[in-house]
Amino acid sequence: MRLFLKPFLVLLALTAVCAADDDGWKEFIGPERLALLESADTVPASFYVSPDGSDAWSGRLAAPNAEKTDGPFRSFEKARDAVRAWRASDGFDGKPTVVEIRPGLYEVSKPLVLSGEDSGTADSPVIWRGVRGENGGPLAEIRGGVTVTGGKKVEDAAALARLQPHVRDKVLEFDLKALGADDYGALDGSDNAELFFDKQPMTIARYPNEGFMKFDEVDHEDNSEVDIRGTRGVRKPKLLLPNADLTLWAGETDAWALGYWFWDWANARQKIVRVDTEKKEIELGQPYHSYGYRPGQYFYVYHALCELDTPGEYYIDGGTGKLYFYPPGEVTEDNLFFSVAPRFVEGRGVHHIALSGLHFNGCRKEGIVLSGSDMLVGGCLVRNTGGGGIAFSGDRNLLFGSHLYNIGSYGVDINSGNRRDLVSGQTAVVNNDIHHYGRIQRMYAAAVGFNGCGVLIARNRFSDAPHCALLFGGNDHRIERNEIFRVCEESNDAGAIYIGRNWTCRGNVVRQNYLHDISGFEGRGCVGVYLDDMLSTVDIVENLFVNVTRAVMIGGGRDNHVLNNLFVDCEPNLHVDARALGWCSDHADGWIAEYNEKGTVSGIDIKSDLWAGKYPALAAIMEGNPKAPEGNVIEGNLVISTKGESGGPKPFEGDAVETKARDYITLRNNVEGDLRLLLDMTRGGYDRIPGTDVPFKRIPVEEIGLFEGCGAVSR
Ligand SMILES: [Ca+2]
Repeated sequence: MRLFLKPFLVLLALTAVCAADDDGWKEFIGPERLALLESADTVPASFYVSPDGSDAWSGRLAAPNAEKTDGPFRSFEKARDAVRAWRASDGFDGKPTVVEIRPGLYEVSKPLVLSGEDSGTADSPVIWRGVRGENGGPLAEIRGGVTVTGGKKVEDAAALARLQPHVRDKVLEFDLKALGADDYGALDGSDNAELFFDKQPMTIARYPNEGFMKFDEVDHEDNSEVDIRGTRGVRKPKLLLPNADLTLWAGETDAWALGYWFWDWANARQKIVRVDTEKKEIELGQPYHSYGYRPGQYFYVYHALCELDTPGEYYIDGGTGKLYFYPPGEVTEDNLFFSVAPRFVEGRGVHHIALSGLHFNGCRKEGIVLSGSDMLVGGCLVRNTGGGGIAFSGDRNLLFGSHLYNIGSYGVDINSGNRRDLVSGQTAVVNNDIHHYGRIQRMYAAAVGFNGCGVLIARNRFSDAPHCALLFGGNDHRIERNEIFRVCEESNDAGAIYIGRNWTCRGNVVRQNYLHDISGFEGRGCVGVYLDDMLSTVDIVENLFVNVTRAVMIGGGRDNHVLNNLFVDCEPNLHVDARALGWCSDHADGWIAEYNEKGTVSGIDIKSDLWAGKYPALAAIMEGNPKAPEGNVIEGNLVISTKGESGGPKPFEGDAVETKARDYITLRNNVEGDLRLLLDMTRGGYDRIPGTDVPFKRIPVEEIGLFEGCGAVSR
């Protein structure tokens, strides 16, 4: 773990006095799933798969026999079919069925497809278990690509002419077609075939090599204006770059640009269809970005051979299948590969299976897609996907003790439970390390995105991403004891924990999380917990925020409770507004009109016994002024500045609370101080807000984030 000095000092002060508290996740997942977690590594194997196996053998031996007449299987498909046959046979023992994946490298070009026939039962799950090599060697690696070998100096005159002179003898050329790879994906981000060197993703040749360039002017000729509440741009992407030398780009036929064309939170990839070296203008192809193009925004150009000028960059000529690569180190027989498989595992309508202790490396879309119930992914390593990491739909699924990184899009995507009937799906994400996600789809790709009812996100660590950590909708979710840092790095007006625009998404709890070092793109500010556009009834309690700008934001919603949080050097700490009484009234008007016409809000019968019983404030919303931010309580929070006694953050003063909102919210017993106050409180028992009778609940910092033990954790 990287050390952050100031957060570390605060943690040290707290740890000294905090009593241990019970973890809620074990109770949530229940004894059956806990037993599966604990037994997934120890139940005896039924079948074996090995790189030196054969599908002609029985699969009942862990290694080939001396005569090479029997041994493990070679393919996962053969093992899947053998499990089906075994479980349907008269001799089936009714015990858990374990397929043990022996150590080694498995290159695959297509996913293992599972269906209902491959399900287990509660008493007899089907467990796909990887095992490490001897003496704790690496996990069995399932690699969704082909090893790339046979590099040589570039000889083709046309390619050499496009390469800049100083790299012509450094770039290697490979023949992907000759290696069996003849599909190179799509450059719009939908099918991300990629090159990996030493297990890290390489970069499609781009300019600039890091970060972005800005366009300060647009061509207004034959172009229409866009005006979004006073923010102006143009409809057509004709971008003037008066200070750029475009002569290199003019020689490219398939160059693309990725830009944040209008807003800092919405990007798009588009092909460059025209380069005008005299006008110093580039034009992008259709489809145009839906918001338009605004001068001052930023972008980079990619898939241009002329910009292959630094180690780690590559370019694939889709016509010839030639790969051009500037290697950052020596290319060996097995350290360079190209992703081919769309996914590793696809399971639909599957129940009671587990994937345990496997290393999935390099695919073009989502790594693992599972629909069904009672599934476990535990102790797995998933990395270098072109799309998301793991998608779960269904109930009682569990992701535990796994490590996901270098993920193209979201880390985990969950649909679970029934929001309309308020039935909890009981899906849980516990003790996972998810970082460097959103590599390719950079916005709205969260570490965990979830919808439905009753999901638990607990004891995880989420970090290093361009946008959100948690992005969710629905009801009765619990977000507890996670550590979240260095997210929203490439966006502003975004939230580390984000939910928005719905009066009926209620009953959510954000409790005892530790958020730190979140300040947005170029340090221009972001949000810790962001309740956007009238989102209501979230309990934000006992969280620790350190160096988070605008740690909590209530965007015009109702009945939210911000209690007993500790804000350290967060400027500002809080924002509350009454936007539904002003610029954002149209959404509320729509909901009110729906209620008047149909008696529902967002399709929900808010006065039904079920909903009114659970959310009485929602049932009564139309009786008062539904647009007013009523029912928000901000109480018993401690605001600490380590930057001296004066000039530090004030607790919820200034423009933190919009004047129009002040009459509707309860704001009391929040106290400001410096680091000495924090230390005084810790020495004094740390159970009251100073000068008040308001209790301050201890934040169990030593039980936030990852932990060891209980199942395989692959770190
Ligand atoms: Ca470059």
